[in-house]
Amino acid sequence: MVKEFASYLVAGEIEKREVRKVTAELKPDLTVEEGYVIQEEIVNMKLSEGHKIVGPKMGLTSQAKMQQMGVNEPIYGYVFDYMLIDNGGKVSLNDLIHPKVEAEIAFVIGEDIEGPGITGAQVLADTEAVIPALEIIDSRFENFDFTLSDVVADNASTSRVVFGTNLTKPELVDLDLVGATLSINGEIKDLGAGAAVLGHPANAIAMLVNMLARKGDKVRKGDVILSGALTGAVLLEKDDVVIGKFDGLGDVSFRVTD
Ligand code: OOG
Ligand code: MG
Repeated sequence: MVKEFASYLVAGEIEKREVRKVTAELKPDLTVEEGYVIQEEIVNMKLSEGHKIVGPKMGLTSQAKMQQMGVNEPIYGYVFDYMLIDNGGKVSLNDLIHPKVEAEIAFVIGEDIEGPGITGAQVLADTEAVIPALEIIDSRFENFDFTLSDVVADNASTSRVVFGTNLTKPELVDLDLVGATLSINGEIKDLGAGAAVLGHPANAIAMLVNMLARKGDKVRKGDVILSGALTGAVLLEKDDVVIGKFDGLGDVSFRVTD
């Protein structure tokens, strides 16, 4: 069952087509725990194909996102190396289903961090640098319509990530006070501050560490981890030039092609 559900979702990604949500098509009573089992199967499929994990990521960590998606709990997923786009690079619509972009603060982890009981302060002490990021999410589900269990199974809609090239020591900024704008073709589409993410983005990484501890896993030195969108997600269109500007952290951008 787990393998069948994982293949169903990966087929949507590879064939670049929407699928009906798992809870509509395959298993109406799918639980969040079962969603994570399916996600783990997808991660193992990608690892066995030779893809490498860049880091786990957090999602649905801000009110903006939880309200937009109609869910009420943060989740995690995994970013792989094939999902990385260079800063200033191109995202091709042909490679994706119905991509949206959101602005995030990413953490470059300097030491292994293992929960439970980890706090944001401990995360900051073990963080080497923070960087501005744009995540391109691409839920495999029709109309981005899903339950919490569905989106967990679908690896938290993870699809592409652009990291900025500017690294900042975490002690040099108040990450909760970092303001960010998300602009497309010169127009601000959304904006937010670090505090939108669970009061402080480091709290999202702490929550991730504590969630991973439930399955005996941890965050590793060298992981680069998205802390979750501090803006809502905006649908991408051909020829869009997307820029995220983060006060004190720098800019990150990409262009959309067909
Ligand atoms: C789920 C992914 C959420 C974030 O940063 O909140 C996420 C979705 O909204 O499709 O990556
Ligand atoms: Mg995200």
